[in-house]
Amino acid sequence: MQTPEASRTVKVAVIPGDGIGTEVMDPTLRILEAIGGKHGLDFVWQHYDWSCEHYTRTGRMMPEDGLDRLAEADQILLGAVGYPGVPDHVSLWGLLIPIRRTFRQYINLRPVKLLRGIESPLRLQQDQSIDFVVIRENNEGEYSEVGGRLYRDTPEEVAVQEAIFTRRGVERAARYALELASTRRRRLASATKSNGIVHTMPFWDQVVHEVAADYPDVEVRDYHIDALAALFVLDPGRFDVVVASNLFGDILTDLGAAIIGSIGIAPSGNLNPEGEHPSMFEPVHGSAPDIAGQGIANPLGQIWAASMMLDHLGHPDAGAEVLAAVEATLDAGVRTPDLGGTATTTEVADAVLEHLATGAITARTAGTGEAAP
Ligand code: GGG
Repeated sequence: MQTPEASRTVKVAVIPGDGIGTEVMDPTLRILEAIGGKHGLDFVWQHYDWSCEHYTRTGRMMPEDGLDRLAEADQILLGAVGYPGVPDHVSLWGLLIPIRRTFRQYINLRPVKLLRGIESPLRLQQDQSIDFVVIRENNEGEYSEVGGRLYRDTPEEVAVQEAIFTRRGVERAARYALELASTRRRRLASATKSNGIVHTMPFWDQVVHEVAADYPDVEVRDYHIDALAALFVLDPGRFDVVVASNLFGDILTDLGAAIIGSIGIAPSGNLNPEGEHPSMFEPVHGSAPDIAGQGIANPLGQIWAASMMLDHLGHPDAGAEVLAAVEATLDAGVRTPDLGGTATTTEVADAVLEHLATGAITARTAGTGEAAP
């Protein structure tokens, strides 16, 4: 976390990207401007149209000097990446992954918290809640460029993909997760598959437990990823902090988003914990071409990600105020269709803004987004 003194004027690189990313970004910037006004933060937006559309025009997801330009920003807000017509590996490796790696955003922090006003699709007991955090290792693991394809388009074709796990990479993810657990309920679940993945996963387990020796107050337990996924559904209340490799963390957090109501609300922070480089905040969801252009995308994942950016900037009061406004909006029944409502993206964002301005939301007909008569 950076010091509040250092961040009165905050330069934010804004990359809406593709599909619904372009629809949820503008409302989020309005909300950041409103909260910035209340907390003495002056945002300077640096807008970049880097996207699949940019790729089809120029052959690149971002210009050659794109990363140099981003380096000038304090933080980055990203919408979504990917669109039909551009292969997914092209869009991801042309934009999102180089940003995560160049800026050493080695922690991907993904809260899985059931917000007030949302019902989980799970049948939770009265006293059960869902409130845990997944720490996804964000720079290595299964997301690797090492490998290749031989004898393309022949019956002998071979594809090889190497997973890369370094001691440094696993140690720093484990330490971040253990530090976090020690400020929470002191329980760490580590995602593994050491029965089937014979080299990297026993190594992961070993390093996690070596680091855990420095945190005797944190109870650490390994779970095979398949059992862990089942327990997210059957007993989510048992989890406090979960640490996982890049791919496992990615898959788990879509499931995490589902159990808190919708992938549309889940946020994500790609953190460079040392603050030597910008961090990047994005919703967990992708560009959702199936609903793009209809004005019904849920903006709350992007808004919650913006609240995480405020926390990271050293303004947790501002971050908490935005999240409280999000919860109040949901509690007032103002919801997009993914949450069973009929409100539009703008109506949801307007309700968040209204709460920030007045501390309340005008009574609305539940789920319609319209003011009650
Ligand atoms: N919100 C950014 C986005 O579009 N994410 C979709 C995605 O597939 N991301 C892959 C990843 O997080 O590794």
